[in-house]
Amino acid sequence: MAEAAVKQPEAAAEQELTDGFHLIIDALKLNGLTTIYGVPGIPITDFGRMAQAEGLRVLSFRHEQNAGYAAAIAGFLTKKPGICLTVSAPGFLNGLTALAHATTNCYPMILISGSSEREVVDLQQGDYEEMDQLAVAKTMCKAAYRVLHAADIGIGVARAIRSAVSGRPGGVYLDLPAKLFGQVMDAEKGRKSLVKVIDAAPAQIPAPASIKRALDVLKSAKKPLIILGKGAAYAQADEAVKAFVEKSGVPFLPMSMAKGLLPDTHPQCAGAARSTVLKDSDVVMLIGARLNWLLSHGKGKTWGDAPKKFIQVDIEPKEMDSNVEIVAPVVGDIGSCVQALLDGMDAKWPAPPAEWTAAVKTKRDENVAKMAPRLRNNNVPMDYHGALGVLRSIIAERPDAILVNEGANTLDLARGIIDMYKPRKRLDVGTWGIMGIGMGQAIAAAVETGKPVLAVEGDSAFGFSGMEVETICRYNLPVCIVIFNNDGIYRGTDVNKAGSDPATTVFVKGARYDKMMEAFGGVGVNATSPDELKRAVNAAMDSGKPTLINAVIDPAAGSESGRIGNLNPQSALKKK
Ligand code: ADP
Ligand code: TPW
Ligand code: MG
Repeated sequence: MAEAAVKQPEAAAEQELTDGFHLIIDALKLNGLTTIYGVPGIPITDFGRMAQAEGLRVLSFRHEQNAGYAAAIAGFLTKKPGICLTVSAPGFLNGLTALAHATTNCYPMILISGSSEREVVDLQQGDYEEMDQLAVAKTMCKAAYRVLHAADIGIGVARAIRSAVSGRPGGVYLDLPAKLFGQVMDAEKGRKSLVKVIDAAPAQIPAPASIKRALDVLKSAKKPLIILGKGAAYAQADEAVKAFVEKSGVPFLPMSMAKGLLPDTHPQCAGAARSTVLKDSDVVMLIGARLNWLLSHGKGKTWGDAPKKFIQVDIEPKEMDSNVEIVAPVVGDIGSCVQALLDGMDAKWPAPPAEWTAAVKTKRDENVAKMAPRLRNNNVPMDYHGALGVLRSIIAERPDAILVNEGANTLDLARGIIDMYKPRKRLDVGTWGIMGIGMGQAIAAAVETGKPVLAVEGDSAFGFSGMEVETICRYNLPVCIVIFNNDGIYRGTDVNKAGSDPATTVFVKGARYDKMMEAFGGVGVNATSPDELKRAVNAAMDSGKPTLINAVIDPAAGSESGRIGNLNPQSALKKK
């Protein structure tokens, strides 16, 4: 004891050192980024181990793309950049699709990739996994940075965070060459070099004149409509959005991932009268939704012949007039904008004409009534409506569960049929209609929220990320996957007219995806009727055990490309 006490001052006199590994970990922790989604390998294997040892949650996936989708949706759910960690060239490229997807969808995400030696890469001398990753990434994301010196790690991470979450959120690439990790520097200087990002996404207050203009246009409307997009869900200004919609009395239409911001069962919800409100409205206020293909670019048949005025609330000024004239642009963050709109409405804000709201309600009730018996059908083999009717009532009973959804028919029909009751509970394919987000999103949703996840997956869609069922079992996540198994893409009935190969859109008939889950210790169920499906999903949601239910769907039930078959190019020659 006495000896040790004598030696201590000597040890303290030695210079305390830190290195790249620790500085990156400390920089992330300092900024509250404590979860990493990735795949290990050179040069980041030890980094993952050390991060885990330092208390970060490091989730290892089976493929970087899925880790990337997890990081992207973590960004959407938390308003903090989701972190994806990959190895050089091939790992980086596998993660890049997710980075581009995050950017397209306005989700904050940082893809951190290890990379090879700069000197060798730049002279193209054939390093291990050689690639000029920074140059490649630049075209796919909002910002891209490389850190060469340990002393710059703090600034590099800070820039990446601020770039990802400020203004319109998006994907950021951070390139960390192998040599950086082992670079040593004085620990005190290292600590001082770290940056805690202050006010990473500053409020962007709208100009008062823009608020007045927007309210004037809205007030003048005979047939107003509010469209809520996933930007409004992202903004987490839930109370203000609800108060604004309710005070205005205007029917609202939620885009797919904005469902639940106000409940789909809300008296003003026009979800079940979508075509009517798009066609007949005269003033349309977009809140965090773009006039892209998902809204037919704001013109054409979908929008009818009546003249329309658009009001748009968005953080990105360049979004205004992207497709049609915006008569009242409101640029700012949704929380600030919606609050300013609310503040600008006088106490006696006039309700929209009763004729309009009654017409919307009639249409909605008609459509809901028409759908009801189809959702109660108990057909075997199941059709989409019978199976989705069951899932719809399960979500109604468990509104806290998160619904992940991908596929074609499986996506389009589930979106229309399953009502959502709370914000950010529906996660799906987003702006690109990308297949493969399923397992990554399910994992991140469970990890970030701790809530049970129901993933409703087309059999094709699931195949893109199916191997991650092992990841779900490994981390014992409360994820219930329901595969709508119709033997293929859109339908399982296609036949190759010219040879013995299967048709291009069909898979092995009668496949048993449930057995994949059993292989890793999860629960697998084969469900052939709505009743069986209901029992299995409820059991999974009650137990929280990783579960995969193979829901056998009539292979003839779907339609080509689900609801967007019109986008398929047609050959004039084919018809002959
Ligand atoms: P959807 O697919 O639901 O229609 P989009 O992805 O097309 O939604 O649009 C989302 C929009 O929301 C983007 O234009 C983006 O700039 C905007 N946005 C994202 N976050 C915010 C925010 N905090 N405040 C204002 N606008 C935002
Ligand atoms: C990354 C093209 C759109 S939808 C789909 C594909 C392959 C699968 C539809 O079949 P599924 O659903 O999932 O079985 P269902 O119920 O209609 O049978 N690659 C990517 N993204 C997309 N969108 C495609 C391909 C596609
Ligand atoms: Mg299918």
